[in-house]
Amino acid sequence: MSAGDGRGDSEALGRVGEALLGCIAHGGLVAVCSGAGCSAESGIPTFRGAVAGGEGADAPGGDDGDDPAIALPLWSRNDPAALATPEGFARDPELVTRWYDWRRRRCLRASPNAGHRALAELEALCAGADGDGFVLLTQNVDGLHQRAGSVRVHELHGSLYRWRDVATGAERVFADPAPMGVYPPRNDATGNALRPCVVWFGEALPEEVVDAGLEAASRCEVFLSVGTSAAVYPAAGFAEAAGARGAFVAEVNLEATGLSGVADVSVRGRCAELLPRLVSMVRAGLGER
Ligand code: BJW
Repeated sequence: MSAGDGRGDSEALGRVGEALLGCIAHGGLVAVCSGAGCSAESGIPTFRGAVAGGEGADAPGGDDGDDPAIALPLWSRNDPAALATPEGFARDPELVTRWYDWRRRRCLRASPNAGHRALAELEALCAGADGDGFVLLTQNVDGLHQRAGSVRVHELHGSLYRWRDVATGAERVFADPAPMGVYPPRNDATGNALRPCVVWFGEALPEEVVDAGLEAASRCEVFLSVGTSAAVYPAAGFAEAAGARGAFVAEVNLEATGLSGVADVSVRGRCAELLPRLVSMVRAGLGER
């Protein structure tokens, strides 16, 4: 089932809300996988797919050379092979680290939106006394879920704020909104280059996050895929695996994705509008029980 014609999506959202309420009643696990669309309304560009600006969007011409093209997905105006692969970094570490520092500072300036806050509230409603009823797998590297109050978060593709020594692996956190200034930045102790702790194409995801994704896929009763094109693996495979074993799978997205054919319900629209509505339904439903 797919819906997206304004309030016509209420029925689809209602089905997702009922599935969540049933899961909470059984003490089952709710798994959420979020993607760049969830942060789009905080003014952070997505990689691909449809675009919807939002409450935190920067004005064009900001302090670090933002321009009107900023609203376009990143991979429509940048080459992923040059910027998000180990080979691209080896070829031009200055270009790659300058670009990641620009994104790091942009994300530091952004604020969580109503969609992030709704997922944090959903966690509080689902988690149960042992916190075992909810897990959030995020492909985002911006830290906005945690800033909105989400606790059980697994960062599948790493973080823009942690950087590591290319030789020793020693990590350093960059939380300063000022530009790093030196590209690539260096480890003061070794003089080696630092790279962001993000997962580039062709690199393995950290073992613990893959384990968290596999466990969520094998145990959840409800799997929500929100603001992701579901185009990148292994992340996209978690929802597919959950659906294959009979979990209820729903997606919230502006447009159809690779998951739409598999999902029990596809709700078309903006995360910052639909997720708060969904969580209000769950809150109201719990109040009635
Ligand atoms: C809204 C909205 C609003 C907008 N509201 N919605 C199986 C099949 C085919 C290929 C592979 C496969 N398995 C592995 C691969 C290869 C590859 C891959 O998946 N390629 C595909 C592109 C085909 N995967 C990998 O290479 C992975 N590694 C791996 O598999 O390693 C194997 C290995 C094992 C052992 C040793 C060595 C290797 C790694 C993938 C890493 C992905 N990295 C990136 C960059 C991270 C750093 C950075 O941020 O720069 O991660 S790429 C980019 O895509 C980023 C994202 O996390 C990821 C997913 O994107 P996401 O979040 O879905 O965003 P978008 O932009 O795609 O979609 C946004 C959506 O939101 C759209 O649908 C909009 O409509 C919607 N939207 N506004 C609601 N307001």
